[in-house]
Amino acid sequence: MTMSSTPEFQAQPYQGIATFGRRPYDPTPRGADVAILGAPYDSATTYRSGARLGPRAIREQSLLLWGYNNALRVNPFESLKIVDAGDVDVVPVDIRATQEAIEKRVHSLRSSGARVLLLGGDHSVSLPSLRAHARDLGELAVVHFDAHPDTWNEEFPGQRYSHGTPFRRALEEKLITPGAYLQVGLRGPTAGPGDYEQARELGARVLTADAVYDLGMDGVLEEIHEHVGKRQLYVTLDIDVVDPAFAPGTGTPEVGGLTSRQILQLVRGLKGLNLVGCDLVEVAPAYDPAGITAILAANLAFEFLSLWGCAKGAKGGSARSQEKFRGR
Ligand SMILES: [Mn+2]
Repeated sequence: MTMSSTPEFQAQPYQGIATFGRRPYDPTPRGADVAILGAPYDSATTYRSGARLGPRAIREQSLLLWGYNNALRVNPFESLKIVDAGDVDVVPVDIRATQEAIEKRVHSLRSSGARVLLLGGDHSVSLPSLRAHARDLGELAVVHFDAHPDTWNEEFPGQRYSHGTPFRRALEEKLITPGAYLQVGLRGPTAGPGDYEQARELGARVLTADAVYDLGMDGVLEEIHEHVGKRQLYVTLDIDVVDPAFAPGTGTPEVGGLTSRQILQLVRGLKGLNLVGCDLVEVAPAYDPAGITAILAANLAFEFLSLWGCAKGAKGGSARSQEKFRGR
């Protein structure tokens, strides 16, 4: 069996060199619809490091993605020109240099006409990606899947940048429209009740994991669609939004999270929104002995690509967006 009828896909999943989904490696694409970019940086982690190896693990597991998305009825590999743009040249001992390098690469890829799917790395990599997107597009709606708010001010005295602060900085820098910022899946013990309150005061619509279970997936998607509307949407997905039973390979796991099926439903349910960019972060292969976290991450990346594939197929027909997430 082969992944596709095109000659470049004759290799078995365990053969060859692992670009994402066997897309062509092209660090400076021209005319691509989507560029997948790795940001293998984890020096901003506060507990278990290792997400620097996330992009490589996700690429390896992506070789099992056959191509056709039966839920969304699209083959993004056929309907889109997707390239694997490789990795950002990160500087493990310098977060500012790394952030500059990420912003530069994301901006450059966007300038080529591609939308960017960024693979972390820890969650600090989202801030420079948001900067690059907002530089082109202005303030963005953001859907933020995570076990943690990541809107803390400082996790270490005097240090404004870590993987727990990117969305505080993004709000301060006016990269995000506060009323169109949703945090989904928060849970676990925090230092006090103020952690979530702070996020709300900053303008986040906080849907804790408990709220997600109370609302159900359709209810969550209704909230998202209502608050995002027609705005330009950036989605950031920290794999720790998923329960460690399904995604153990991450730096700060929290019990009581979403199942892999639920996160698939939520991402698919974004269909119809104006997705301009996204990232998927915090996959740490060292704690992922069976590879299940990276397998899930590769599939979630595929769902993001599928959303773009659907958008391309539906150009001029956006009115049908709202009802599509129902019934899954
Ligand atoms: Mn996070």
